[in-house]
Order: sequence, then structure tokens, then C-alpha cells
Amino acid sequence: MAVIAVDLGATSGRVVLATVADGSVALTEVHRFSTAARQTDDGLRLDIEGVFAEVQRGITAAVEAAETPVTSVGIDCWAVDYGLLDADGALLDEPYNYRDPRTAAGLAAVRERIGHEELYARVGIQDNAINTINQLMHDATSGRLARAARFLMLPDLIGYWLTGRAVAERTNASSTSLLSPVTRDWDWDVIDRLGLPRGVFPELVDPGEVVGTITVGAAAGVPLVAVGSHDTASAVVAAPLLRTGDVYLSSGTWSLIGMELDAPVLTEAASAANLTNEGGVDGTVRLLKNVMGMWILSEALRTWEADGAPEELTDLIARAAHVSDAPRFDATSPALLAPGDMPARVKSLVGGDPRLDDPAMFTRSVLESLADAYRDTVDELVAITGHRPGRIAVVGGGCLNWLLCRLTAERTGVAVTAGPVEATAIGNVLVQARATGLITGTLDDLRRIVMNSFPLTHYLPRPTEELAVITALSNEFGADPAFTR
Ligand code: LRH
Repeated sequence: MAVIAVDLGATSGRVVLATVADGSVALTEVHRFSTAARQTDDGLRLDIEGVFAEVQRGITAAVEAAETPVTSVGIDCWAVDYGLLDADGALLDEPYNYRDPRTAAGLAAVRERIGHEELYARVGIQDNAINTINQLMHDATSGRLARAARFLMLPDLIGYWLTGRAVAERTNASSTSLLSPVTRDWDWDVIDRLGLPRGVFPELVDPGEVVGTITVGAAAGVPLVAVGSHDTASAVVAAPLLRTGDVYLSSGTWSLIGMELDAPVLTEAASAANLTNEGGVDGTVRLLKNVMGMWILSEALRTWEADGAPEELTDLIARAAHVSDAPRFDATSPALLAPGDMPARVKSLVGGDPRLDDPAMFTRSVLESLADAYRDTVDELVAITGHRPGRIAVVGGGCLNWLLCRLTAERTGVAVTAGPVEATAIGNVLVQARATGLITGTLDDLRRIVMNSFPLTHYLPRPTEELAVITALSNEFGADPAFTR
């Protein structure tokens, strides 16, 4: 049986056709397209109707390519962004992208009504300008929200266009800062205190629920299943975590590094560490931190290309491996959030060090700084949860960055497994497959299917010392027939 996953990342989207059989899963990407926001006279906006047209093209290609009937479709997307519908159900205007600077004014307006400590104790979300709450507050003060009858997170908006049913999937709703991780319902008290209209917030659904039957396009008649529609929630489903305390690092535009827990941690210590409690699949909590990710490098590549000195990532990583003493900076700095001249901004974070003009030194500096931020976050997670990780499971595009994986293992002192690259689409597929009865089981069972289906690469924290120990052991026992047998 075949399943279609629509997976929308911050720069590109893809539609994947998957088969799930005999305890393993196989994916074929049938369509890829840009999801990049564009700078308009009225802010950084997303042509979501154009994205929907590409989604439909992908679904058509998937249905045509499928050799067995398609049993369901699921959608995941980056978090925090949303569209507004008018009273007739029509899209009000193009959604804003979370990197638009309007969030600063929205954040200030939220703060006037509710302090961060109190907000954190209620919703458990890290202080980050990009959060939906800040965007919505800006809409409330600008008058945009007054024209809206419905608020829909982006994957729910696409689901609405496919099925006609408007819902809010819980994992993504948790990224709004307007959902209580304790009651798992909208936090009406926070919503009221901010003066946001209650009526715009849709009914909540959980991953695994059928949203409705698709009524338009090539998949008409097929059920749309809610998955972890926050892409990070889907990625964590497919992260090969083996035991409590293992750390996932979903490495793409952002680095989302954290632990999967049974309950939220809303303490002052968690707030001080700026950890976030987002909703996961099966009622889990993803206690994690948003650290900048490959965005720093992809923006730098864009700048170098515009300056007529293009670079290529694989080559840069190879050159960066031979650089030493790279300066480091805070890879969680909000100064890195907006699009624009990334080399200049990073350089100013390291006091204008001219060595950063060398792209290989720049790259090493970025990777070292990311590894530092991962170590700090792992330390905070250990201190706050009391769990020690046996491994860090790096999933997503960044798992191909071997230098970053190596530095992560060395800096944190924890073994790294890298893979699968397409964790988000895989998590999306597995939750659908379970919902429609193609497979059964807990998250552990789903992760066993992942480990059964995709190769993982291992990075040890102290490779040289460990090789020496293994060599010494085999020298000592190698001649012993009992050992070799
Ligand atoms: C990753 C991601 C992340 C959010 C950010 C907006 O794609 O969804 O989890 O914080 O984008």
C-alpha cells in the first residue's frame, strides 16, 4: 500500500511516495519545489497559493507513480507561520514569514500584557521573536486580525483547501505559545489577556486522526490524516532514539536539539535555559532548544554568490576540516535571524576578526559555534531532566555534514548517529501508516522500522583514543584462539 507525504521545509518542499511493508519503509521523492519567502513592499511574504499548486502537482505525480492504491496523505511544514481567512473562508492575504522584523513590535506588545516568566510557566515555549504569539499580536495591533474569521497554521491551511475542514493539529499548535502543554487545549486565559478573538482558533486534532476526505485533485476520495504537522515533530518520530534521555538533533535550516519526555518542564531553570516544550506525537513533549542551523551557511553561500565569489558546501566543509583555531560566537544569537549579509553579521559577532573573510575559516567558525551550542544545550537538558543521553541522533539534511557530526560528538562527549536524512518525511509516513492500520505499535516500534530501513553513520566522541583501545585489545587477544573463535 502507498502513502503520500507532503513535507514543506523553509526553503524547499517535497512530495514523497512511500511504501510500508514487512517492517520497513521506502521513499521516492516525486516532486520538489521552492517554498522560499519573498521580500515585498509589505514585508517578507509567502506565496502559499503557489505552494498549494506545487503540492497538488506533487500529489498528482505521486498518484500516477503509485503501483498500489494510495491509502492516505499527510502534511507537515515548518512551525509558527499561519494564514488568515475571511468570513467567506477566502485567504485574507499572503502569510508573513517569521523572519519578517514585524515580530519585534509584536513581542513588545505581548510583553506589555503578560511577562515572559508568567507566559513560560503557562505555555512553556522559548522566548523567540518568531513565535506565532508575537506575529498574531502584531496583526491584532495593525488591524489585520480584525478582518479575519479564522487562523490556520500553514499545514492546516493546505489541509483545509484539500478537505474543506478547518482544524489545528496539536503538535504545530503547540508552537504558537497559545496552547497549554498541561491541558493540551488553547490557553484561553492567555488568549483573552492578549485581546485575541477566541473565535478564530479552530478545533484541535491529534496526529493520527483523520482530518477528512480529500475533495479536490488527483487524491480526491483519499483520507487526509493529521501527522506531526510540525516538521520537527515528524522528524523526532523517525529519530533513532533508543532510550530515555537520548538526544535528537533535527538539523536543517534550524538545529532543534532536545529530549523526548512524558511531561512538560515549566520550571524557572527550563525558562532560564530558554528550552521549549513543544508537543510531540503520542502526547509526548519535545523539550528542546532552537539553535541556528544550516541557515547561517546557506545565507552566507547566497551572499558569496551575489558577490560573484560562489562557494560549494561540500568543498567548503572539506576545506574547513583543515582549519584550526577558528573564533566562536553565540549560535543562538537573534542577530542571525533575518535574511541578509551573513558573513558580515557573523564577523561582527567575533569582534570583526579579519580571518573570517576566508570562507573556509568562516565555515569552521560556524560549525565550531554550533557544536558549542549543542554541548551547552545537552548540559542544560541533563541538568534539568536528570537523564543522561546514550547518543545524539542527528537527522535531516545536516546529518550529511560529517564535520559537524564529528565536532558534535567530540564537543558533547556523546556518540552521534547520523541519519536518516529524510526523517521528517519518514515520520510523516509512519504516523499515517499506523493511523490507517498498515502498521501498529508505539514510537519505539516505529523507530525500529526506521533503523531497519535506513543506514546510520556513527561518530564516536574520542575516535583516536577509542581506536587505540580497540587496537590494543585485538593485539592482546588477537592471537588467542578462544577470542578469535
Ligand atoms: C523547523 C521549524 C522549527 C521552528 C521553525 C520555525 O523547520 O519548524 O521547529 O521553530 O521551523
